[in-house]
Amino acid sequence: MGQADPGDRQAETLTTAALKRGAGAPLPGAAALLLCAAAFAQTGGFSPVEYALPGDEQIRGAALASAGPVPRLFTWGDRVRLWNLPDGTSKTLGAPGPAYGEGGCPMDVNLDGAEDLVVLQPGMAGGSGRMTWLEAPQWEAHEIDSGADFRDCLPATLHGRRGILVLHRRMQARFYMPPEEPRRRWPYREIYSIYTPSDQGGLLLEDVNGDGFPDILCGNYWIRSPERFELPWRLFAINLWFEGPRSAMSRLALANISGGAFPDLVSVQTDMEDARLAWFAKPANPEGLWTERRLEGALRLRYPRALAAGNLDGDRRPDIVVGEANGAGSRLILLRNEGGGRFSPSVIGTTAGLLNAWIADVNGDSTPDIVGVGPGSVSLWRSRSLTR
Ligand SMILES: [Ca+2]
Ligand SMILES: [Ca+2]
Ligand SMILES: [Ca+2]
Repeated sequence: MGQADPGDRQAETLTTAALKRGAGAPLPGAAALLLCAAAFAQTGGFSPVEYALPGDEQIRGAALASAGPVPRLFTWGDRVRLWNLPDGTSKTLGAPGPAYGEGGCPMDVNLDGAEDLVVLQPGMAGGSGRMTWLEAPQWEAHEIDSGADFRDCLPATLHGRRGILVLHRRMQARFYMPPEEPRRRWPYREIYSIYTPSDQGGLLLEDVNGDGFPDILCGNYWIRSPERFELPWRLFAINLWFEGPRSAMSRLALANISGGAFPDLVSVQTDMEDARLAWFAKPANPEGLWTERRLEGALRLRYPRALAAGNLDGDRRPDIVVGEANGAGSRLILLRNEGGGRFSPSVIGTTAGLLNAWIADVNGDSTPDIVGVGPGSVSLWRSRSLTR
């Protein structure tokens, strides 16, 4: 193909960033935290290490930020933490305060060069919650909106406007834009409301139709950007996984599997006891359904909340990693890309459940590793000799 392999995009960005970083010193105040860096049994080319949280502190959301020179892992829940990988130390950010839910993402809101963090304090009984941004370096909370409710959250620039894209109530693509004075409430634009039998989950930006305007991929759909901000967006189905109320809750990843110019879409159902996993090739006319290639086979994936795609073994073919969130015995599964759209699955570890996973080089040796975040720990699987 005539351009850099988009399937390697995430891994390469993070690899470059980690190389610039060098060996990280432990963060101040971290020595008293953490812990039990327990190595579990080594499996299939990976050295697993788990860093447990102190006490009964819970993580509910996480983001691995690739912007800037250093890939940084934020986790939030009972406390907000910034992690230093690969040594597994972390420091809490800001004062102990409200518990945050799963939704959140980093963004340099005030353009001072330091990444801030957007998080959500969920409402009572499923009601709307308080969306805030925590301002680095003191991490003071500033309210964005008191009527927010989302799991998926993404910094985005749409038609030159910076902001945060969320899937409000798992059905509405909504775009919040920081005002001139970002400590004031943020206005938002409703981009599209999706009415199907299922909640929608998973959120990505990519220019699907190649017109230069980034489009939105979420749940079963992609939403086509207009040519100007004021004009309406249009919805097109990628697949029809919306039979039940949670069928379309998913994680999405882009990877060039078919070898075409456009990255293919990888999707996994996060909220199903026996979940589908597939990659979808974009048809010549992306307004029709995309070509589905199922990957779960006989795996019986149980609530696979973690999904990442990227080349783990140096052969330029993007591999896929899926992690279950099903309590003790949850599997981390590598689907190694054998070429021609074929994947071979293997279980490379078990965890107490993962909420998120990424493929990134965390120790600067140019070999991508796997980072996983669960409710009570952060895990690394450092690749050793997978290159072929
Ligand atoms: Ca900032
Ligand atoms: Ca577009
Ligand atoms: Ca590969």
